[in-house]
Amino acid sequence: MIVGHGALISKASQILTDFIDKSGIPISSTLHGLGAVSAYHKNYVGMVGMHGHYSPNVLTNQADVIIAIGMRFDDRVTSAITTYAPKAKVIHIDIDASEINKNIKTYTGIITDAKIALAKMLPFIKKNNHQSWINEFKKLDLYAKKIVNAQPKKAKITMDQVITMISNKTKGEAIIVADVGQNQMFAARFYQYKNPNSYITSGGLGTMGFALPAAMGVQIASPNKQVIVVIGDGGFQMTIQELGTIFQEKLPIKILILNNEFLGMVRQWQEMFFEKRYSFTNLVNPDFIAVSKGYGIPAMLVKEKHQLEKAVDSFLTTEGPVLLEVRVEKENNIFPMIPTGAAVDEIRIK
Ligand SMILES: Cc1ncc(C[n+]2csc(CCOP(=O)(O)OP(=O)(O)O)c2C)c(N)n1
Ligand SMILES: [Mg+2]
Repeated sequence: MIVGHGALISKASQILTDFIDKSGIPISSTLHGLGAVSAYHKNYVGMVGMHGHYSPNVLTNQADVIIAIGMRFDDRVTSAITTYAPKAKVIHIDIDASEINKNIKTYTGIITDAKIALAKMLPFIKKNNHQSWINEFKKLDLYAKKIVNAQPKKAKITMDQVITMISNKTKGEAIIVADVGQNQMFAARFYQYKNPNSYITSGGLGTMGFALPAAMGVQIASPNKQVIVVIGDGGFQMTIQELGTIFQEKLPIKILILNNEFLGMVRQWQEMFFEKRYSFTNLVNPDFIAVSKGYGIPAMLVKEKHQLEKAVDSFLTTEGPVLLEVRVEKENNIFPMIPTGAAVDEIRIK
């Protein structure tokens, strides 16, 4: 199964969980579907797409049936459409009739609200267990992990380390509002989302500068939740003035800047596909700490690994708004990655 944002909009998380509990089917998520099923659920196999997990991408092309719920087979999910899921009969549940057969040929289109569709189908599902399928995913992910771990270790802090630490310390319960770029993909991949609507981001024409103002709306809508902005040094400067509103409204937003002194996502493409010709991607940044303090928001700077944990602890426990800037490895890439035009099972681990 692949779940997208539609399942969150229709508030289908509970019935979806009942459905996978009963059927035993492995489930993956799109970027915007994160949190529809808890990342801690035993059937959850991770995110599909360009920077998704290794196993659900590879095994998409082995599947004989795909049940797609509230997702639209966006090009970031399918990559090369001609090679996508060649063996699969696609059962596509979507409230928008125009999505059915739009990108992917469907075997059956079910045009209705995700929650209604799942509730109607559930009684017809036989109780089953597909542990052997889930083990296939695990096996592939172990293989990918081995390759990643064999890479030389970076001396500086890497973005996955920061996000993993925050995920563990908040037990997957915070709401992450991610911006656009590498920071967004690291936040998607390394935070273990436990609850619906806990990963908010601008995706599918993602707009840098989204996270800071969006977090204000999220915090006002969820006053008792811990709201954490994950943003790059580039995106932060697009709506930096919103620090003023955050301060004025006393919104207790936690702002994490992952500072790689680059428009990192574009730099990664220049490195991988344009022979490392770094054109207009390096950034000479202002003093973010001084800017934050200028707006009355306390701020901390971390440069070395050994400083990270203490700073994250104080970041997460500070009352009111706070900013943490982490200087990360400048040329840290986000992998896996499916290069444009490749098949989903040609996903690269390094
Ligand atoms: C408003 C806007 N301009 C340009 C882009 C294209 N773009 C996507 S990611 C990116 C780099 C983002 O850099 P940064 O905010 O530092 O995040 P990083 O990738 O380094 O984590 C750019 C320029 C965009 N998505 N939105
Ligand atoms: Mg950056």
